[in-house]
Amino acid sequence: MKEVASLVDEIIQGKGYVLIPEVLSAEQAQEARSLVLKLAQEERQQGKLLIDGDKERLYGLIYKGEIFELMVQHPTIIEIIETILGNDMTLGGFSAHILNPGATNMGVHVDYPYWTMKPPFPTYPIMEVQVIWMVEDFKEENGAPLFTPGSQKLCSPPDSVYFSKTAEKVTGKAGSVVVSHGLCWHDTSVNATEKPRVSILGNYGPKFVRPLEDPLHDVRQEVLERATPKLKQLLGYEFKSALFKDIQRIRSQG
Ligand SMILES: O=C(O)CCC(=O)C(=O)O
Repeated sequence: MKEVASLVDEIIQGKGYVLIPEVLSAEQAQEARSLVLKLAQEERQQGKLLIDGDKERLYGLIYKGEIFELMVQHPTIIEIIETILGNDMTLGGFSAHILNPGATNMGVHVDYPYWTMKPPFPTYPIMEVQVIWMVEDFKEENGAPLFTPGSQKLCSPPDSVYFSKTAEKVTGKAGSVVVSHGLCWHDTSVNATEKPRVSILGNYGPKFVRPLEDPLHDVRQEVLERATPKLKQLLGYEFKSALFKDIQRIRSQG
């Protein structure tokens, strides 16, 4: 892996994203993918899965498998993110994204919270870093993400015509990770294969940004009890009131 400083420079001043290979082993990536698909099947039957046509989202991952606890606080990724956002940054979301066979692109966008803000977006402080875990090989034909290099420097909402002329597809082997600036214009591409394509998405931001997802969605007490200091930081333990109320509620329910 390149030096952290040069990766961070590429994210802020360069293309706006980097691809880091072999963060997970092929076996770990396979474990994460299989678990996502198994959980998605269960939650689909329970009517809990967020379904948007051929695309699906699975939330509360941190509480649904130790492999996800490992991924969300992976030291290689955390070091890059904390160099950008500071070492009190927090988690805005950690969910799985399934592109089922035939899924079309989701639409070019900047990430939360930028899409809630009025342009021109501020250069500093940086409000989000996105992490895309490739838990299988991301190829030309199965929905690999597209990015317009350097677009994070425009501090503007995406222009779809310019994006269609400039976007580059980011492919990689299972276990690789894309770390990107939240302002870098991106999209998914079409999944033209017969297999679902699974990504796991981390959204990290400064602690003053309201998280995109509920950090207690499907919370499990044992995961909170064994949480490392880093996971507690990511879950916003500092703001104890909400978490502790929820833990007390779960305890009182036996
Ligand atoms: O699943 C992917 O490849 C990327 C999805 C994405 O960019 C998003 O949900 O913001």
